[in-house]
Amino acid sequence: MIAACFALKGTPVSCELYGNGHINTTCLVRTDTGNKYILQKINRHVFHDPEALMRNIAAVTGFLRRSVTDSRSVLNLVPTRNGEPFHRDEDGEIWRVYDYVSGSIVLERAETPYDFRESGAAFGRFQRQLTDFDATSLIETIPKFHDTPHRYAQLKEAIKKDTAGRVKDAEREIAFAMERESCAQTLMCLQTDGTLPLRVTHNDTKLNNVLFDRDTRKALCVIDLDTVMPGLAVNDFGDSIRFGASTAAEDETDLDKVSLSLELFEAYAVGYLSNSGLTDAERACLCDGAKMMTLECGIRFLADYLSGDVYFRTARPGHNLDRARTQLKLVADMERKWDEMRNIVEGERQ
Ligand code: ADP
Ligand code: GN1
Ligand code: MG
Repeated sequence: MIAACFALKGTPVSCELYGNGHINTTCLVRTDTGNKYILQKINRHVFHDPEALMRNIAAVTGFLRRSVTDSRSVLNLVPTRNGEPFHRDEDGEIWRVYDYVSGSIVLERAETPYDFRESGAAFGRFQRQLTDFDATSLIETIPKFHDTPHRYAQLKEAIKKDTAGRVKDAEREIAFAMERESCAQTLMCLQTDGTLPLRVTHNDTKLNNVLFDRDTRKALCVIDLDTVMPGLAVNDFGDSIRFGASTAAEDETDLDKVSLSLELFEAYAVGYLSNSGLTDAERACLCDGAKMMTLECGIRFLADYLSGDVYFRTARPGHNLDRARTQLKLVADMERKWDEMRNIVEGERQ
């Protein structure tokens, strides 16, 4: 068993698939002493330099640990028995282990606005805590990750190649996405001209990337640090909104159920803004971040569907198209609710 290569307390007795991530393979390991661990195989198709990625994570978790009092608030990497941060197996696959954060739960959707506000507070604190982290020490684990014009280029390439012969099944979605191409550069231009600061950001701020305390329901720990690299705080805000402020799951097939909950949007804005320390310029662009991240994610799902599902893990035929549709539906709903969204964010600036 791979888990036995790590310096665990006790001997591993079980190892089962765990969680709902789309990228890595995650397992829960239990040992005979009752200890629990998270064992992950890093997706090498997505992360081309896993060694550098692990150096990023070791540096970021080490830095965060200095500013917390509860050890459960930061991921803790468990080294291999040889003292290495990861294990490479005979097939070249890279494995790592974290302590399981005890007494934690993960939410796939907020049960109350309070849950979502708490996740906003956790990502806000994460943002603030990393203000003085040296961004130049991080490698970009996925270059151009939230470069929306680049994502459009990938979509156009996927349409042109039509590898899986699926363009004919997604014409409406393609048209919807292409009609919005002109706004793709908005945030990147504001970053280039210095209006929006480049920060060390998380870049994958889904609700299920925060652990909550099972008893107090307080957000405990931000996880899934593979994409921590320089980026825009408004994109982190936006990515949380696209996933957690939707009234339905990311892969809901009944689009009538999919809309933006303004109540959840507001709850997240309150939690995030009271902790993150954003500039006025960033606050002014939060709604753009929400729309851009939703559109970008829709485009990524769509491109992957057209390319034959080579990036995001799928569980059924058409899964990526279903996901793309929910994101595009959300974009349309944000456009309808734009003034209300802006009023909410404005209200938080007072
Ligand atoms: P992916 O990149 O595939 O999304 P994550 O790192 O987010 O992988 O882990 C997948 C799931 O595993 C999380 O949503 C969470 O449920 C669980 N998980 C990950 N790390 C821990 C941890 N240290 N303690 C408890 N649960 C964890
Ligand atoms: C992936 O790894 P996971 O499931 O937390 C993806 C995100 C997407 C998300 C959509 C490295 O996140 O960018 O927004 O799926 N992560 C990577 O659910 O591509
Ligand atoms: Mg995750």
